[in-house]
Amino acid sequence: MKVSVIIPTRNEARAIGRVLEKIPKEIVNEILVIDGYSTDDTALEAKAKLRRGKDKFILQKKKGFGNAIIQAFKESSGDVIVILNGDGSQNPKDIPSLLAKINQGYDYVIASRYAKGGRSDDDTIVRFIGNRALTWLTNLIHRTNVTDSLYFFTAITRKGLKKLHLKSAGFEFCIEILIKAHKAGLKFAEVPVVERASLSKTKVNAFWVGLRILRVILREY
Ligand SMILES: Nc1nc2c(ncn2[C@@H]2O[C@H](COP(=O)(O)OP(=O)(O)O)[C@@H](O)[C@H]2O)c(=O)[nH]1
Ligand SMILES: [Mg+2]
Repeated sequence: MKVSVIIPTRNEARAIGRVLEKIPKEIVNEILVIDGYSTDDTALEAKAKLRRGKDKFILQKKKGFGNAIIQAFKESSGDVIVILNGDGSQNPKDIPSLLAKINQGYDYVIASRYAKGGRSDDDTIVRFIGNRALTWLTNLIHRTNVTDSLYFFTAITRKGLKKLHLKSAGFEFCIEILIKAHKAGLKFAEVPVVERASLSKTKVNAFWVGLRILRVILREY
């Protein structure tokens, strides 16, 4: 089983080196850092830690978080794809727990801060409540059974991914993939994790992103 790790970055010069250092390289065949128009030293810091001949640093073509992930999916070659933030808030040391579930036969695995045993050291009250409300709504109308729909530290099989037709340009991508994976009948599991404080400022405007997420939840219904 070949494993690709995708890391989206936008101005993560302070964090990306430390994130890349902690990736369990022995079980990861390929790392793709996909950059969204960083104006700091993200490229320099990332390239210094990437393995020559194995990993790639790519520039995204179309704007937006979702577009970056969609492009990276196409440029990756793993049978399993892990997606991880480049801001230091998601612990690369949790990658083996996600992959363990894939090995058990699950197609789509998400890390959860709110499952038993998980925790967040990075939440704001607005984001906590917003996530809770949107997760509740998603579970209610789509009959999913998730505890943390928006964290987006995840692993998916390429076989599963091929059944989804993902198109969200922005951060609402996180909910689109979850709902579509559920509709397509992918075998789903959660793994509890601890979110650490981010090393950079968030690029998410909670209000506007929240609205776009809500729109996707309703559209997919
Ligand atoms: N390639 C790319 N990466 C992005 C973009 N926006 C955010 N990111 C990265 O995606 C990850 C998650 O974004 P972040 O703002 O930290 O979201 P949060 O953790 O939910 O607050 C971070 O590694 C960001 O640097 C974008 O437009 N393109
Ligand atoms: Mg962040």
